[in-house]
Amino acid sequence: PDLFEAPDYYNLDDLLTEEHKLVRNAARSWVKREVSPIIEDYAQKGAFPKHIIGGLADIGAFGPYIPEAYGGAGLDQISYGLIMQEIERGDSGIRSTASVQSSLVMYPIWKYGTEAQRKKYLPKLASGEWMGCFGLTEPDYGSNPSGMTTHFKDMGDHYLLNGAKMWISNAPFAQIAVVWAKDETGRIHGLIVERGMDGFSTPETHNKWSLRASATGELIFNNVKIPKDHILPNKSGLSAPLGCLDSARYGIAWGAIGAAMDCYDTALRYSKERMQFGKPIGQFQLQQKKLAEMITEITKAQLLTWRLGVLKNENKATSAQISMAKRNNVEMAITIAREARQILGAMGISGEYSIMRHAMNLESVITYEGTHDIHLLITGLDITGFNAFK
Ligand code: TGC
Ligand code: FAD
Repeated sequence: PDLFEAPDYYNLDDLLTEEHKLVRNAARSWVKREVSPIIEDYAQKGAFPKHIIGGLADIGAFGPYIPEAYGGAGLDQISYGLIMQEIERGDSGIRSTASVQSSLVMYPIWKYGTEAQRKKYLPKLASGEWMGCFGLTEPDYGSNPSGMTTHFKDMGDHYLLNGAKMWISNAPFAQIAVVWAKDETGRIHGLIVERGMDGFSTPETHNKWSLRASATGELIFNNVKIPKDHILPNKSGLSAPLGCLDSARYGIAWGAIGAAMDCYDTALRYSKERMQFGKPIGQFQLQQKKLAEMITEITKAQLLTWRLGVLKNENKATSAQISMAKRNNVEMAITIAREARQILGAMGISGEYSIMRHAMNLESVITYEGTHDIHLLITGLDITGFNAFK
């Protein structure tokens, strides 16, 4: 059976291939079975459900578009997006884990690494045997990663790495970290750091009100000896990490639609059942306005993102186009989450429903991978030619 269960207001399914629908169904049924029943509990506890890692690998969430020769699923960009959408219907934190593993760890090893690095790491990352994290952000450098101070020195037979990263998804349990650091000339390179290397620690960040089912931590490098074959040799400069972000931001644009769909579905159903003043609240114009605007915005985001997927498949999507979709869709989803929460009244704040969790999660999603403001400035620069960052 088709498990997609709408909303598909503009018959967008007609634009998808049979493979897209199969991939989406597999992800959808897995999320319903394995994520939805347990996620509220893990979010309340502030813990990542490690036991679902194998299932994420089985639905192709780790490296959907990485070639099968390296253990990836060998799918196209629209399938990648649909997997992210269905995972984020369950929870943005679980989608974060998949985004980081695929686009921020596997992607740089695949694109910028050696054949030996690809063979060593990619199959283990695709199967979930190893998990990875991505260290770009530092305590003093978030939106402006070019200022980073984490650095390494060439010691002849190895590199010596010093510095710190913070707000790093998956850090507390990842076996490897793709870390961005400056060499002695100030040029940025990617290094693969493995858990267990002397001087490397990953303290967990506690007390988050958002993405509670995703583990976040710091990466601390205190004279860590990095073997020379752990540098990613085929790309350097800020454009190397930014290239990874393009791929992750694209997945987030799809993921946010999933969170929005779950909020909309829940609010629509509730509005038909909840009786006040002797009528279902869905019969009141004010509630219909909220619901009608939600489905309109979801439909626009679906169209934008599907077209972006086609451009990605043709290798034609620009970074600025990706920024527009990430920004638009996350704003769309967080607005829908807030409105849906109101439709449920007091029930909207309860863990009996997913809406408050989505709303809180999206507060991170609107900040990470480039804030809402930064993506607007990227569009501004693209259309005017004037750089308003500095
Ligand atoms: P700028 O001078 O504009 O650019 C430096 C070099 O990078 C090139 N470039 C890109 N390359 C590939 N993809 C992109 N999207 C690119 N954007 C720029 C650019 O052409 C240039 O190349 P070259 O060859 O001339 O050196 O750099 P800037 O220092 O002015 O900064 C620009 C800015 C602000 C847009 C950028 O730094 C930025 O995007 N800031 C936001 C930082 C960010 O997104 N951090 C995310 C950290 S990772 C994360 O949040 C993971 S969350 C977990 C999860 O995903 O679930
Ligand atoms: P800042 O850069 O300090 O920004 C603060 C405010 O100033 C924002 O509103 C911003 O929009 C605004 N601002 C900044 N510059 C400008 C400007 N030029 N013009 C106008 N406004 C501006 N990072 C990683 O490297 N790896 C990860 O795995 C990762 N995971 C994360 C997980 C979570 C849960 C969170 C919350 C963050 C994560 N991040 C990760 C970090 C994330 O990418 C950064 O938080 C983000 O890039 C913003 O940086 P910042 O928090 O330092 O904010």
